[in-house]
Amino acid sequence: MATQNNWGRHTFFMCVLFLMAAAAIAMSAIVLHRMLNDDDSDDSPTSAGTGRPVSGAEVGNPPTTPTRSTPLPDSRQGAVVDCLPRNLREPRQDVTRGECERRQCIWRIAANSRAPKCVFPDTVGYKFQTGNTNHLKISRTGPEEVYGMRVHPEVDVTVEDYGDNALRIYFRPSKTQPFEIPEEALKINRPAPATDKQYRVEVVKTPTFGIKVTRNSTGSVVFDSSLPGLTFSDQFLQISTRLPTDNVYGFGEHNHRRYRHDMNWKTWTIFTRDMAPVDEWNLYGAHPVYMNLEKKGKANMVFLKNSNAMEVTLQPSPYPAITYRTIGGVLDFYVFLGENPNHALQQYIHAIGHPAMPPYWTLGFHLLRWGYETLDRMKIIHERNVNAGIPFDAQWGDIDYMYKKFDYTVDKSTFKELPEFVDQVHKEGKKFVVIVDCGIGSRDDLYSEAKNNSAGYRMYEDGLEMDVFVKNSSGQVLVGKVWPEESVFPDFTNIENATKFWKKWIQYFNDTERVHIDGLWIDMNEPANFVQGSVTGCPDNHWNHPPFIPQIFEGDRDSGSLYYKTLCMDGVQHWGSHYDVHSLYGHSESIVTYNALVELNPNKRPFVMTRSSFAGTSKYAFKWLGDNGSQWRQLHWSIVGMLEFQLFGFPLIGADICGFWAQAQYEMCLRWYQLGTFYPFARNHNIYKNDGVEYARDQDPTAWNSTFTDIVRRYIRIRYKFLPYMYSQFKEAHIEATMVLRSLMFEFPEDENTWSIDRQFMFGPSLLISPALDEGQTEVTAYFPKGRWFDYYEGEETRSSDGRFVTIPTPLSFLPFHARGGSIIPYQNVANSTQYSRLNPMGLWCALDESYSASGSLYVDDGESIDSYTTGKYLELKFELKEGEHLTISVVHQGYTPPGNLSFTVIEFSGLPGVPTSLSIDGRPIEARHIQLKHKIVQLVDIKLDITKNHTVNWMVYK
Ligand code: MIG
Repeated sequence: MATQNNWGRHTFFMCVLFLMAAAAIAMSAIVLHRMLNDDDSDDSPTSAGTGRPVSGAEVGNPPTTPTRSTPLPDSRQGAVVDCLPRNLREPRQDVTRGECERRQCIWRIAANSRAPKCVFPDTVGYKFQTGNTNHLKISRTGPEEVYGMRVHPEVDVTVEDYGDNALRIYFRPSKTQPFEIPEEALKINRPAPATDKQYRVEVVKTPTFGIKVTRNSTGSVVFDSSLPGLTFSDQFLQISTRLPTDNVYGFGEHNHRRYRHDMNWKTWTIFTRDMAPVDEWNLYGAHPVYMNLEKKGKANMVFLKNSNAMEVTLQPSPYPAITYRTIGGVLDFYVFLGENPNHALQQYIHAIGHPAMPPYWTLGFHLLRWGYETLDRMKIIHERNVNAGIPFDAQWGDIDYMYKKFDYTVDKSTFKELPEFVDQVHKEGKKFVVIVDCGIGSRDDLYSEAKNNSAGYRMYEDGLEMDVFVKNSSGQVLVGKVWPEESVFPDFTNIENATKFWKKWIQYFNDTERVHIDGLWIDMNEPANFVQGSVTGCPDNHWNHPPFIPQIFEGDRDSGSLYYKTLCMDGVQHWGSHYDVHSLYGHSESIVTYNALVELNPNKRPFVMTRSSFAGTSKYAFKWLGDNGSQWRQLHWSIVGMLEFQLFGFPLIGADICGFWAQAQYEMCLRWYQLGTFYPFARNHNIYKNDGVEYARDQDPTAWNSTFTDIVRRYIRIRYKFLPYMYSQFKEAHIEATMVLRSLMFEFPEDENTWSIDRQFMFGPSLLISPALDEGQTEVTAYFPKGRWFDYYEGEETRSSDGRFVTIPTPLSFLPFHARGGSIIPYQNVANSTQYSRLNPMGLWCALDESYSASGSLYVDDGESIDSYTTGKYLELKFELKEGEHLTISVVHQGYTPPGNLSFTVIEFSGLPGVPTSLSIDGRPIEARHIQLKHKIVQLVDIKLDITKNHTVNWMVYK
């Protein structure tokens, strides 16, 4: 048994050793440093703060060339853990040797200026006490106190198999009851018990305790927590883990400037916050999960199920590692070992819950801006887009439709005829979505006005009667300030109660305000507050001013506050104190909004779009990337953000096209519409005013001249054309937990060139998009992984025998994209909304691979029922092309007959070995006039193949 004395003696001895080691390390570091004459500054390709990525062109490389960080001289003998991390609670202090040694840590001189100078000695943490690999007890070997709090002397560790490829590693102090995320918020689904486990677990005992997980097939150590500094106290928990490689993706929500992380001692904070994605701070959602790409294309994902404010610090090669510091809860890790990135993702998504299937219309284009101000203005913009022949599926209304921003009211002076307009929108075959905020207006005078404006409106009293609002720690309803001035906040974690309340007012909006909406957009649910904590501030206690504050945005304001621009941390909610459940606010609102909509329309797929999210929110709601800026660099960042949200399980994601803040410019906006062609969620939206002075210009498709409109229309039409393919990808994401938007790394994990590519992406497995993202860009240098690629416009082939960069001209009206050889992509003729386009003739684009084969699928359902797939009410087709001469179309599931007698009227081929002759369809020869050549694309035209039937198409080619 360890005793304090024992530890003390140890420490003395270890300290001597460490000082000697440190001196040696320092010496060699200095020598190395001089030799290489290197500079210690940030070697990341993006600079913090301003963050404009240094484009490849500037450093003489093609823009898509992977950014390999220059290794800095590294004095580490292994991964290290910072003993003096920045604590926002304390005034910024210099990290000094004295302070370091006072904490019994090791002072070292690191060649890399971003590396910590004061690190934990190897043995500080916990040591193994009793038990086996599944259940064990560990006991403290470090100081008794951290930041003035007691460090728990004993911790229980449980390691559980989650099937063959996953496990849970769970740490919980033995004698306390820390907060845990309730199952109602997030229930982790367990796979079938292991029968052929792909990994082994070891308990590391020296020099400090850790759990080590090794992948059997490759020997890669995918998780290893045997690093010093393991700490459990009530409000400070720290753990570090070694990584098998430095290919790390994910953690959110942030505005990462690159998809593959900069590992050079970057710290990212996770705590939901109303914050525009322009800097590197914590944003709207909380997603403590990453993907790590190992060798041989294998990948793992690690999820830390913890909702408290936390930060993660990444540590570079040659000893890549992660340090987590969270200020509450337990350490509950789920490790998923994948044979490839997709396999790892599937397990994570299965654990947290599969994403909801979006209604078909949500894949159309969406029109919105904040600041229409009046219904007349909304109508003008709406109609000019209708008249310009812009396909779009939904008109949205921002907070200006509300009476003084009171939820579920319509301003009877400025938006009086909104109900009639919404009905008209429906007649056009389009939908209408409105915003609701979580702050419910409670200021007497304004509330009375709202009641005058809207007969029968009594949301605030109703909420009081139902006891639905978040309370402060003295038991009164917590009052903050948001759009309707003084406001109160429903406690959505009280799911049942809040659902009743929410449902009642959605119903009121429908029945009494007579607005027949198709979806709800829930905003400000981090939750955002315009005052600090509450109108009366927050009491000074350990929730509002915890001893350690991670590097959250403005966490150092007001002498250390987490409640800056949100609720007091000691606020009382059903799932726990706001301190623990803050980052679950948007998640709980999503659950409640989803439930309320299902109760009101039991058979309809709810459409909920949320700004704040947590792991698992995508079962209930979709997501957009928030208040981006109308700046060129945001085009690139939006790709990074969308790719990350695929990892978090949110396939339906997009950024505001042309940017939210500030003034959009012509060229940028055009490029953005092109990029938006392949956003999973494509909405044009922008801010009310620019800096409160100048009115931000419109940026809808008709906002500039007719050339602009023509180009935008062309790309929105391309989007509409491919919607059957896109929708099929969403079904795959919903059922198989794949990604809709894919990084090249995800599709080609064994090709090292793809690992850091984030200026190109794939939509599903078959379309490669290589957009122009910079001002004045006249060409794109695109990477083509091994295979055959066919340009959309002319069918021009790019053959890549081993991956290559190709320069493509990008005139302003041009978005390069290619089909991957081996794909069969279904499409449909365009109409001005999906209600009509879905009735149109369809086509297939077959892009052949090296062996002249291709395959694909099509999923069709009614686009709106809640459980089309599980109830079997869908039609599914598989397409198979073989040997360059035979195409079969097979109905693999026939549970739905789409309206419109749909048929394939065109089949296109790219990459046939020669010109086809002797064509026959379903055994009947067809005349040569049906064969056409459009550029390099062979087309079968004027045919009619009922999509609900099997078909065979055969031909011969002279090779
Ligand atoms: O404080 O409703 O992200 O899309 O237009 C800003 C007004 C509140 C933030 C959302 C944005 C929306 C805006 N909202």
